[in-house]
Amino acid sequence: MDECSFSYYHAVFLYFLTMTASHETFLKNLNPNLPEDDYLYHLGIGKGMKGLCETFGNVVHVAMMGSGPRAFRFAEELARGTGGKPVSMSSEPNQDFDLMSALNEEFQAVETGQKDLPDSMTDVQNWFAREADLPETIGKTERFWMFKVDTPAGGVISVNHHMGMPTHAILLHEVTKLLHHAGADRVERPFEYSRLGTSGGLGIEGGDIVVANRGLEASGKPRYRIHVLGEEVELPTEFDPELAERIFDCRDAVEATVVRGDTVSCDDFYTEQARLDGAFCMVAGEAEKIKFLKKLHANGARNMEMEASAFAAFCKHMGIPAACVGVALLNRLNGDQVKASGEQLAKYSDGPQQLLIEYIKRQACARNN
Ligand code: R2B
Ligand code: URA
Repeated sequence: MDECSFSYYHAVFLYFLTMTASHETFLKNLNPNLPEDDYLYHLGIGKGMKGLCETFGNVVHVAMMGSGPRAFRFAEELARGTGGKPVSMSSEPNQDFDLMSALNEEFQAVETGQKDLPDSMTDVQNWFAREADLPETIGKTERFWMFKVDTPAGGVISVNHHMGMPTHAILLHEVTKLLHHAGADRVERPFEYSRLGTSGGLGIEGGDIVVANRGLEASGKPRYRIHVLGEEVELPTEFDPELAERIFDCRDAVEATVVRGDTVSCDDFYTEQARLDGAFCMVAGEAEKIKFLKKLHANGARNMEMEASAFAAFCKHMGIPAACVGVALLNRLNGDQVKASGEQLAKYSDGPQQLLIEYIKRQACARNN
């Protein structure tokens, strides 16, 4: 056992901490009127579900990324990299599970319209995952794929948020309520959020990683605007500077170049990101596009994607330390089309994941020493 090993006493301490019924939350602006029987519709998890506190009460970090398969891969790599264990809500593997009769039941349910195919296929996929001790999805999977790994630093959720600020906002509301209902939002042990994403680089090359200072709206301003009862409300979009620096400090563990800078978030991959290759194009030409991108760069932006500003605004409003780690798939000053090979793209998306795994490993050392 090395000096970072998770001690049995830590596990017992965290378990009892989690089991204590009431707690003081570190969350700011938490809705005081949450329903007693709150149902998190897009996650398919209800407040009263058996095993909620045991499964989520020890969560210290939620890593969010666009795609479901990437969330699976992160959970798998995290378990491998930290010596952690994938856990599911039913935590104990079902020794008596009979695959053939379960498959039969699943297909009958699909045929009679009681279940839709994606969920029943996920049950089967989960069966194989359990047999191989791989991460299993938790909750329903038609919108989000959520996994959990118990690491020496504490529980870590890996979940996808799809593309764009609206879907990410839904996930943020539901995952935050989930952690509150499970008692993970304790003042003495606040959890953190991260987004591990892809982006278009501004003056940086494919594979380079940006740890964001702020999210910017497509105009280049550091703000996120929403409408409440039809009135515009403006929220600030700074990420947690200390968390960003702690993650940035782990850059020696990855092969990629890692920089700090602002991240521009747009409501579209084509028009708002000034691409000339959309189905329609409202940008006059190459010269105007480059002028716009260079102006963003001159003001400190280093990449452009579709979630950072809403993510930063949500977390700042609720007092959740958050960081956005985005890898560039291309340098937008050199073009619009993403032409990297499948292999290159997989390598690029590994960069932010490896950086965060290193961060979680170092957190385990810091907590246990
Ligand atoms: C990065 O990549 C996606 C678009 O391809 C989007 O979710 C983002 O922010
Ligand atoms: N994701 C984006 O939103 N933009 C890019 O250019 C690449 C990935």
